[in-house]
Amino acid sequence: MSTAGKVIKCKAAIAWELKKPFSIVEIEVAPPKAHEVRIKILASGVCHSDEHVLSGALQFPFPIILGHEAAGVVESVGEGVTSMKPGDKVVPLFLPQCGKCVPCKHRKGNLCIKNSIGKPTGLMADGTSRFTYKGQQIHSFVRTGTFSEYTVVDENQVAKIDAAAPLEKVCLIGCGFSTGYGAALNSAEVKPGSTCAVFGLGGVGLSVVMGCKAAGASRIIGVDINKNKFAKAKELGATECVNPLDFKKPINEVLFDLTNGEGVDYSFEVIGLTDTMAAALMSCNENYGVCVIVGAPPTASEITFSPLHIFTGRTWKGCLYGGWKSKESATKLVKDFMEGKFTLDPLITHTLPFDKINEAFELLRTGKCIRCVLVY
Ligand code: COD
Ligand code: ZN
Ligand code: ZN
Repeated sequence: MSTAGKVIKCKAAIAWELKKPFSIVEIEVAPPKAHEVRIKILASGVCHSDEHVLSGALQFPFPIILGHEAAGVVESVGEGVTSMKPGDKVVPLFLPQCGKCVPCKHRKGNLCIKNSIGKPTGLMADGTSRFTYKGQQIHSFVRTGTFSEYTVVDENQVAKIDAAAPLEKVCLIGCGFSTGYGAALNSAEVKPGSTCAVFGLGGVGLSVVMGCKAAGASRIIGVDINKNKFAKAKELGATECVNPLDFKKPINEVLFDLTNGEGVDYSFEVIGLTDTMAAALMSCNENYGVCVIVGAPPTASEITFSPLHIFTGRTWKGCLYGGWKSKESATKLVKDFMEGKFTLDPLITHTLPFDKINEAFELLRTGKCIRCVLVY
């Protein structure tokens, strides 16, 4: 019997309050409104941004359904949806691509004006939610809320993908892989033969390493306070790794020493801390170095620094979703994955049933996993 047009009751992991475990409960998911899509989620990766909401570093309203790195199948579509139909495999996106606004039409733009970044209401564009628990409204993280068996997203925030794609792998294209890989290729535009430093070797940082390698960098220096991350980083392309805790001097000075006093050509901050954002800036060449902030800054954080650090010529920039135009690029990245242009397997260290979401977060917090994918 078709569920289209009806409320669906299903399991979801609700975060009721800061720093507390999720509880898996039965929620109600409303049908998609016009230009929305209801998706049966089949796999969802756990990303550190989800944990940043739980810890309070990124402020969002509770109770909330987190999760933004997923893949699933369209269950039903709202009025006016033309880009997909029930049964299509899809990847939800935390950044929209309407295709009509100025950033969408700009050659390099990807911050569609319909985005909700910096406006963390936890609600859809119309100010309501499709999730309820016993009638109480539940918020949805970045309008994706994928830690639920069903979710509703705007048509602009979902990409149709290859029908043969393995969902438990390509879910990483919804955030971690694309964010890191694109930071190197699109935002930094790493050049062959260059030297790169990647601060933070989690799932996103390792994807930056993969992007630097794909762009032909000849030296890729991984930086992490957890030395257990080094072996995987080297497997994916890091030529050497350093642990800031092994040195008395600041890590930016260590990187200058390692590069004959030149600094690296490109540095990437993939941790989400203001101190490492400043250290990454000061690690790149003072004249032509480029530093890219990939990690989301904690809500309301600020950095004070001497303008001299950029006056001499450095470029300091950031990017969301690796600078990719989300909807068209996610489709294309899945195609590239299917054609063997890159691998996702080394990033997926754990796969757990959805019910074990609290275990998955513990693995992330303790640095034991790169990516833990929940399967539903
Ligand atoms: N110095 C060096 N390394 C550090 C330090 C430090 N001071 N502190 C932590 N680390 C290392 C950790 O040991 C770990 O290996 C790594 O940094 C972080 O890795 P993970 O696996 O915990 O995190 P990721 O890779 O899943 O994600 C990290 C991001 C910061 C990239 C992520 O949280 C984020 O901000 N993503 C981008 C923002 C975004 O677009 N979010 C989606 C929508 S809001
Ligand atoms: Zn993420
Ligand atoms: Zn747009």
